[in-house]
Amino acid sequence: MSRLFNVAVVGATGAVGNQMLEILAERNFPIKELRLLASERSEGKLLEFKGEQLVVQKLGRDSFKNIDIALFSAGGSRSEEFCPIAAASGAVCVDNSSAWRMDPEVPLVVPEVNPADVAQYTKKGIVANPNCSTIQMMVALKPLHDYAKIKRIVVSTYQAVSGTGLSAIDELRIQSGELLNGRPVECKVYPRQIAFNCLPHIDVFLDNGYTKEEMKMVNETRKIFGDDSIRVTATTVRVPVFYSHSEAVNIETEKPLSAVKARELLAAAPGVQVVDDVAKQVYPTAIDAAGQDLTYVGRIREDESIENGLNLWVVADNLRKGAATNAVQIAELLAAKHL
Ligand code: NAP
Ligand code: 12T
Repeated sequence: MSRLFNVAVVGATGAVGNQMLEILAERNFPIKELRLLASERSEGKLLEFKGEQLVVQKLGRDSFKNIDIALFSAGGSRSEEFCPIAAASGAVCVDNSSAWRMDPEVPLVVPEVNPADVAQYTKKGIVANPNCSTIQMMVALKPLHDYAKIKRIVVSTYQAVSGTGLSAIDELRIQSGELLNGRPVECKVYPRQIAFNCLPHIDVFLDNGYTKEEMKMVNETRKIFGDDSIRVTATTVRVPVFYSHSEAVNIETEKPLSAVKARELLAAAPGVQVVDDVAKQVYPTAIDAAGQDLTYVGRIREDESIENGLNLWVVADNLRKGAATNAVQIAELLAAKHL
């Protein structure tokens, strides 16, 4: 019989943690013990896993005894503090926050793109899960980069509120209800009204005028592709959508790449589904991608304004492929090849 693992989910009560439990069950991850961890606010709460009720425990320094794999999605400061503690007690951490992504001793992995990098987990006992917007863009661009070498990426995102967590899902729901009933809205999670609006603001603003989310797309893309020469510029926008991020992606390649060839490459790429038949009004949308694990690509067309340019529309479920599914896929790589 193959080995079973003791798995901890840190942030089990959150939007990503919830998905994590669903995906571990769906994919039948080889679990011996599943330990659910969250803040003291959730201590004693019951969560279901494969028909069983499990008690949520308070995260603490001794939470990781006998744990083989710890899946973290409880915010960057918890990851900063507790990943080293979990690693010291022998667990391998798969971290969903931005805390460790750019650490040169921590691999940043999208299993369809750079699975071999997982082996670098031995340096710190941590593997980082990229940002949700980066993950889906990498899955779609990998086959095109391998074939035609991408020189530059210009991307604009249309990001769902679920990326911010359960409180933001509530904020969009409540604001929408208030507005449809002619009542004033309250802004608690986002600085401005999100219902019926678009905010060009995700995560914090940095000194260069970009947001941190935009710079994650720049720096994480280079690290995952292992190519510091690739130029990336991003505008990340929060839209009043509950689940799935959409992205308008423009690439400039070294070699010519026709739309026909791109469609062929994408059709054969792992984790991708081409949804592209404009004559029949077929293209992917957030609603179609929600609840799915694939990255959907449509509106594939040549950029007529430059020599070797291509435009794409890329959609994926941010809580699944953008977070929990990718993390569980990393855990599967660890379980199959490394632990
Ligand atoms: P969420 O719905 O707000 O959930 C937050 C989770 O963290 C809850 O389980 C919460 O527990 C737990 N938590 C908060 N403070 C804690 C503390 N002091 N000690 C222990 N647990 C604590 O947020 P989310 O959307 O699931 O996001 C969680 C994390 O995932 C964030 O780090 C975010 O950066 C990351 N994330 C990554 C991606 C990605 O791009 N790959 C996408 C989305 C989110 P309680 O229920 O007890 O408060
Ligand atoms: N602020 O994992 O608000 O770095 O949608 C992911 C999503 C940070 C991250 C968001 C964020 C991350 C969001």
